[in-house]
Amino acid sequence: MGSLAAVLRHPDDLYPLLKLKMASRQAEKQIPPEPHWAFCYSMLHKVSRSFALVIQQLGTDLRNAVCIFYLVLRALDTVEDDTSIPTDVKVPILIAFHRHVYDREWHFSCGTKEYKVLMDQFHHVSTAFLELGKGYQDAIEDITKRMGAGMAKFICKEVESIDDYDEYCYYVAGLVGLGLSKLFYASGTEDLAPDSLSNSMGLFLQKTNIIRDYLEDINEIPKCRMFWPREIWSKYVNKLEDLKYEENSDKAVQCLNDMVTNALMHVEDCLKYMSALRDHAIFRFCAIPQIMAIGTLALCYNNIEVFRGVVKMRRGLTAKVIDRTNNMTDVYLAFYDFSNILKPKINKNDPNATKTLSRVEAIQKACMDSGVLNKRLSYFSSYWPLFSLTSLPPEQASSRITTIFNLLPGPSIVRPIKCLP
Ligand code: D61
Ligand code: MG
Repeated sequence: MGSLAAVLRHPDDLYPLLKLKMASRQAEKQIPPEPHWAFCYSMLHKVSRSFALVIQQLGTDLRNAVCIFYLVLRALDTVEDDTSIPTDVKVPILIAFHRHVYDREWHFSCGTKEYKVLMDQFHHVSTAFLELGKGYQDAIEDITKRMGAGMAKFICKEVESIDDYDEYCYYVAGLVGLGLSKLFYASGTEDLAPDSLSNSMGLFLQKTNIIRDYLEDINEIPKCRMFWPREIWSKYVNKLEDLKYEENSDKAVQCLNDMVTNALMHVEDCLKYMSALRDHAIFRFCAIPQIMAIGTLALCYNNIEVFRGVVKMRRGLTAKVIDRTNNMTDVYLAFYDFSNILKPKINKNDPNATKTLSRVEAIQKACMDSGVLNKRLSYFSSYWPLFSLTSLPPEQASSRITTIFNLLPGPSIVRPIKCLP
């Protein structure tokens, strides 16, 4: 949908979208004068618009460390993701990558578009890395070393069991969580979070990406990449790629729902992690991607479009999340409301219906038990016009009910959202 049409359909997206546009212009203006830092920040904006915005809001020291942490791991991931590099070339680079960051002369050309620029001019990243404090450097080196070794292990090994899936996600995202927690601690503003919670923060984001990117990964040229674990998909089809064929639509959606249910397991840990944060900028940096993830899962659940094209949250809704996420109340409300979007999509004939429902209810209970939810109507309500009031089935009876139209992109979805008593 064109952006003008999108705004006409969702006029209340306009204000957060404009605010986001201004914030992003402002961020571009603040690019530092030194050429290596200028390169790093402009690269950050090019490779990750969403992370760039939240990183930009951190205090200077931590911001520089997180920016370099991101670019080093993005470069490592560019090597991992380039399916045209032969295994015997790729594996040693992944394993030695943590040493290359200390070497201003080192570079390896791979990837495409902005990723290729990052790889070709990696000396700017190593120059900036060498200016970071020793505590930050050590944390980045340690995570890069462990991630590179983990990626190398999985170049030669498929994701078979659910344990393999968790292990792979630990290497590529859980370790980012561990590293970030260390950087937050080193910055002096936060306690050191338990590793298991930091890991869950990464697993929840990575699993959401893996679910959403099914088609892109399976169609990867010259070689497809497969991250969905055999232990899950083999219950539905003989080959992972069979999920994309129309004749397997029912099985594909059941398998997708199984994957979403698996990802939802991490939510309670993520809520616990976020509730312990103290610094406002760090809190937003952590919470915004998590809310985007639960929103994406709500959108993907029971949605055959995952096997047909790209399923993404509307840009306007992303802008709203960035605008409206400031404290734990916002987070609980967002998780509660997005679970409420997923809940009515559960079909009782789905093989995992009971499991999914109990996951969703456990998440909603965790949000409710926080005790902050009855103070506000809904995450969306502060900027969603109240289109109409409707009644809900008795089991969902509530004193205030909002009907939210077209919350999600694509064909109109009209669902009653139970708001909080
Ligand atoms: C708090 C805030 C942000 C967090 C967090 C806790 C815990 C973990 C993460 C961010 C990492 C989440 C990764 C999810 C996105 N997945 C990818 O980008 C995949 O690559 C994984 C390896 C490189 C990780 C690079 C990274 C990502 C986010 C960061 C960061 C480093 C450093 C600081 C802050 C955020 C994925 O990439 C392809 C794609 O999705 O386009 C892949 O290859 O699987
Ligand atoms: Mg990768």
